[in-house]
Amino acid sequence: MASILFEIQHNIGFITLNRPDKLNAFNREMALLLQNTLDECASSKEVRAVHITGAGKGFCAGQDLAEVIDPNGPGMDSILSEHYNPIITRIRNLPKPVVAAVNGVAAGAGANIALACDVVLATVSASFIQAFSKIALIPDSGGTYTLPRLIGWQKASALMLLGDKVSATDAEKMGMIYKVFEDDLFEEESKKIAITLSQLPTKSLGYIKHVLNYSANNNLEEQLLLEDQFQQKAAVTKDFNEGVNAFLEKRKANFTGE
Ligand code: LHQ
Repeated sequence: MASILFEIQHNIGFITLNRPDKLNAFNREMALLLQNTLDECASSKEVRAVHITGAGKGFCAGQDLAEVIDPNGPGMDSILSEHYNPIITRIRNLPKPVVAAVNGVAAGAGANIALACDVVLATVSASFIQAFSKIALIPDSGGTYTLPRLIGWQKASALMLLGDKVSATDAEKMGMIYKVFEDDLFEEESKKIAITLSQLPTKSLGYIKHVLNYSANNNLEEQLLLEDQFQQKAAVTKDFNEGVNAFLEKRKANFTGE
């Protein structure tokens, strides 16, 4: 069985992390397959939003720890540069919205891959663990960049040092994730949000991502210039024309993503 499942439906690339007996922990094969699948989502005209979830009861338990000590495994010196860093870069640079549908525990790199996504949803029984310090590692997969920006320095620092488990409900309260849904509604609700995103003006969503990517480090002047530059790009899309006309004609806009 493939460690990454992928199908396109309703203009959404549905990605499922699929090693359920290991809580979808990543081995090299799965990391490389996820990279390829994200590339396919980026280049496919049909895909206008991406939805990532896990098979079985977990979302992702991070790195497969058995592979780390396997003498024939990839080796510590290549795991970040070849597996996780390219995944995070791909998610952030993908010019389409990526939804993380966190269906269960998200630990280590699994948590930080989820947090790199544009809209993070979780089922009420899910949880997030910066598990790294428990095995004498440091948070990776962008966690030291993303988490303090999401929840503030103090909470990020404490969670990373202690490795405490955060319930989905607490994660929502502290601004780590967007929304929590009851377990029985989760699949349907997370797909609904992906469908909504897939019907919005795709180019403008891509530009929003791009501009937000820079906001963490730009000063106000730089950010205002970037907004100006990308607003002009948005204003020449077909969807901008459609959005304005639909508003003036008091009808629902039919965005095509162009
Ligand atoms: C696993 C794993 C796992 C293998 C559950 N590996 N089998 C970057 C640089 C280089 C090297 C290292 O890594 C990284 C990035 C990282 O991600 S570091 C962090 C790695 N992840 C962890 O340390 C988390 C380890 N897992 C856990 O602490 C627990 O499994 C959690 C809290 C996630 C879930 O606990 P439970 O719900 O009690 O499930 P469980 O522990 O019983 O796991 C179910 C099965 O999955 C079990 O197998 P078994 O054959 O006994 O049923 C686990 O061994 C297996 N599994 N995580 N990361």
